Amino acid sequence: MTETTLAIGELEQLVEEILRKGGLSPLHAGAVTRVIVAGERDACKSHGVYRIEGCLRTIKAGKVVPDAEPALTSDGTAIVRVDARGGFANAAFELGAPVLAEKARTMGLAALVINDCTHFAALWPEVEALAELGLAAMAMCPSYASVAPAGGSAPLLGTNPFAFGWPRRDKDPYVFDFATSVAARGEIELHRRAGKTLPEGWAIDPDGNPTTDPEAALAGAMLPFGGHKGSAISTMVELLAGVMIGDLTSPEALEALGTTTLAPAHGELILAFDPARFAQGRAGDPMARAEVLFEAFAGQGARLPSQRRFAARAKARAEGIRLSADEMALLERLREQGLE
Ligand code: NDP
Ligand code: PYC
Repeated sequence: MTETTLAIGELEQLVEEILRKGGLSPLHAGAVTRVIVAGERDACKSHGVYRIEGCLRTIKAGKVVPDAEPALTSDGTAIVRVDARGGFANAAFELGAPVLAEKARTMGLAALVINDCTHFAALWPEVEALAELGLAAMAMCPSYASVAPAGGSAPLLGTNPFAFGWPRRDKDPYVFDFATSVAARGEIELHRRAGKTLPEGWAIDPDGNPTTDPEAALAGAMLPFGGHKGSAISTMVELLAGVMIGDLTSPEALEALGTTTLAPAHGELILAFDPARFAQGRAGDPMARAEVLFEAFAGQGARLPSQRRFAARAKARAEGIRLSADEMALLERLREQGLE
């Protein structure tokens, strides 16, 4: 099928137009466009243009406040808070990130708590933005119950993403970002749409039996990565980025939303660290020492996480973003008619 190639700016214009038409205020349309197009640009299809319909459905269902004005509060402590007031998380992060970075530089470490946000996005844009400011960072959030705990047989945990970034001089930062389920739920949906079966070990059906059928997986439960280890990390995310920040856990988010077909509302926690202030000159420059570690990866022929993504980004910058005929038809339909 014929592909279309759009410059990054052209895709941004198109996505923003669709989101504005769908009812998002300029603040949110801009912030949501940036993460969706970044996903497509970096070949992260599970959080690229396919997410637009979900955003529009969530707006139409009245489950996100499309013109919410996020509100920031900051006191003398290391915690900065942004109340997203029911809007998408992305604008709340953009508001809070500069204050978080400033606090981390002043105090050595700081936390950004985002409450009452609707969340559908990848987290790497956030830790990457902080790493570009010279900070190490972690970001995490619950989702809605869709993953069985290790040894269990029904949805309880969310796909609970966890991302980490480490700054590098004159190089792309070290960044990883993954669902704590074997794969993101978006991957299951993309397999369903493509008529493909799932790899074994991703999911169980509603009776608790292993399945490779995406429909049965969506109706049943996904599995945590790494068995009991992923299950525990996912539980940590529920505790730190749900219970501790006074926001919803994944089972509570599912109960509040009543469906897994819309974007869930809950909170998010982002931590930022200034490596130089931790090391205080002990054992040499932490940036240089990290490079020794990274070089040893290459020495074994291993790659760093996000290396594939940065290569895709460089290609998209040089050649544009390639969209399939189906993706382009969807974007044109949404631009002309909105969500049907
Ligand atoms: P992937 O399994 O695709 O990738 C996870 C990470 O591992 C990436 O940083 C990736 O880098 C890296 N990686 C993959 N293969 C290798 C390798 N061979 N060697 C070294 N590193 C490697 O991610 P998921 O499917 O688990 O998650 C996708 C996205 O979904 C994430 O961005 C996450 O934030 C998002 N998500 C969001 C949720 C939400 O509620 N908002 C819920 C769940 C997920 P690279 O990209 O370069 O391959
Ligand atoms: O892909 O698992 C996922 C997901 C859930 C919410 C947003 N993304």
